[in-house]
Amino acid sequence: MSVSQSKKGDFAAVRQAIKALLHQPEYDDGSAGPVLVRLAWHSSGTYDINTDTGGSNGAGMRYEYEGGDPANAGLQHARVFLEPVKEAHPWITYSDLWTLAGAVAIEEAGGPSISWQGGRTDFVDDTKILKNKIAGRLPDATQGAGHLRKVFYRMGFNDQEIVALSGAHTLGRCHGDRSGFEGPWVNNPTRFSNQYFKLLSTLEWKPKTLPSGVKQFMYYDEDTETELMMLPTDMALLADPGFEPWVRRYGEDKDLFFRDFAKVFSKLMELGIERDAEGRITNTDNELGGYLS
Ligand code: CCH
Repeated sequence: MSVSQSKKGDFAAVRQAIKALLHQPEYDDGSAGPVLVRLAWHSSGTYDINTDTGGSNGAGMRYEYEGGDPANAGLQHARVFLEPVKEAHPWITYSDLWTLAGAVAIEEAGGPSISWQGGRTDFVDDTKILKNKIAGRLPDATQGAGHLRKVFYRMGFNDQEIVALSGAHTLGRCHGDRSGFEGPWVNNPTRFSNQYFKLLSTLEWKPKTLPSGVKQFMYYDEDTETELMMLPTDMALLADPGFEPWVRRYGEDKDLFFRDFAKVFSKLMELGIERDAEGRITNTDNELGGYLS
């Protein structure tokens, strides 16, 4: 074992390694953080409470069926960023690494601290992904409030939690070659804040059709000479009477947003995972087992 390698279960060492790779001057807005948060969310957001399938356990995106879901376009960048961490700490599973990276990225961007527990296992083949059809489960940004409820209620979230989770769009940007949408939601997309809610609820957003025919919403910020964007699903939060009060509250109260976001992001990472009193995951059939025993 080389000196740079850590002991099995030394998550603090992995956290340090993730922190060290976040600064990426040549990539997007200079940080790998946003795409890592999206990786953590897409690995967890496949959960279906009715069939108890999907979720972050398994790291199914390594296999073509789930990885090739059009909703996951671009997430290979996140996985490539993390590969050296996996090489230096080979005991960690991909499913733990991806979720931990999302939590660390949020914290390092100035967000709340996220309670995270390890012990996930990785699928050794794609049997479960194919059998349970783990694709097409993530939200479609061209849709409205009804679609958001259908998808997030399936994961087990309520209206307030849907809005809180959406606040992650304060990080990062849309890429034409990944989703078809273009641009950042806020002016400082590497800093975690409640700016997304502030801008969504206070600016005048205008519909815009991109040359590709994709429809989004735009606001031109003259101070920074930056064009900001909102997805149709972001605008749906403002138009819906169940979602809108939460958009306004989170825009006015950063502490409330940080508290609620920390809770709901943790819940997202744990979807489909059952633990015993010691925190050991009990519902894995993977013979590799967790690290906590
Ligand atoms: Fe999201 N998101 N997201 N999103 N998302 C996109 C980018 C990010 C939807 C659609 C898109 C959440 C919820 C939703 C992030 C975190 C979260 C993009 C652009 C689309 C489209 C992808 C591209 O082109 O690169 C829709 C629809 C929903 C419905 O609610 C939730 C929940 C989270 C996390 C908690 C982050 C971060 C990004 C930026 C990624 C980057 O590469 O910069």
